[in-house]
Amino acid sequence: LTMEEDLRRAIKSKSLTLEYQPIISLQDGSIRGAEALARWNHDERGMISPDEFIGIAEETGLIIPIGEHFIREACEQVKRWNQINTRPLYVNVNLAQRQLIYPGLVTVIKQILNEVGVDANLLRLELSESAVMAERHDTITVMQEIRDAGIRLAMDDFGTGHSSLSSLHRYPLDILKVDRSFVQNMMRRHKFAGVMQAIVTLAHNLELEVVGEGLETPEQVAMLQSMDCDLGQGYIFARPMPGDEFIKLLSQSG
Ligand code: G
Ligand code: G
Ligand code: MN
Ligand code: NA
Repeated sequence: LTMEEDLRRAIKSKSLTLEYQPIISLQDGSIRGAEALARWNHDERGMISPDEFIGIAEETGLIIPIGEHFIREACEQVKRWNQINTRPLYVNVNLAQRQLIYPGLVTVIKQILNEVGVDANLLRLELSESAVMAERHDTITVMQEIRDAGIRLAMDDFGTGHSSLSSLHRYPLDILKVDRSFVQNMMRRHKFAGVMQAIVTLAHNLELEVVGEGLETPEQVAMLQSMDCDLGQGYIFARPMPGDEFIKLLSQSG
């Protein structure tokens, strides 16, 4: 079986699913939402990482139905979370570049929000820095359309690609997710801490919310708090988990 045929079967057999990793306020430690992360539970190969199959899904075009399936699943989850939580919680969904340049994207997302009955402001879409930078076709127009629909946009993996701080203002964005390599480096070298602080300050000047990714130690959390970074995500708070576990976590944390 080729990977493509395998993926086609996976869609039908419901072995493609999402896990959720909490996104935490660095001001008060509360859960503000979660990032949905793709998982493929393969019959023979076990868990396959999205790094291994998203690329093939993009090449074959299967990312379009798979992506829709993920957006719908994430919306159904966020609806449940908001039925039990007093403070509104959002869900972040990763979009592949191929999805961004698919003409029906915004219409389909609006339709899913409508059908599931979820407010657009509870959905946030993550675009990797490289997907934004590729600027294929009308990338910026599509990003604008997404925001016009009331959906917030995050730039993911910031710092790993080729964008510079000076080009950030060109993109219609609400959130900047700083790649975990920055979070790791800032503890190792003083000058990298300066870079991280500069990123947070610039992002705030551009009215972007900043998320530090890959937080693993209390020292990293403390340093980001001292830099006034808004949100954090990482193993120190929680690993990605199935939706039911996330709901348990919410009911425990009140
Ligand atoms: O969860 P994990 O660390 O294995 O994720 C690896 C990479 O796969 C991350 O860069 C993440 O952004 C990406 N990824 C996870 N889920 C999705 C998804 O649903 N769609 C896309 N396009 N990328 C995803
Ligand atoms: O590219 P993106 O930021 O979407 O990737 C998220 C990936 O990072 C997920 O695969 C998730 O499993 C992983 N991740 C989340 N928290 C941590 C962490 O604290 N440390 C490390 N090493 N990886 C993490
Ligand atoms: Mn992401
Ligand atoms: Na990232």
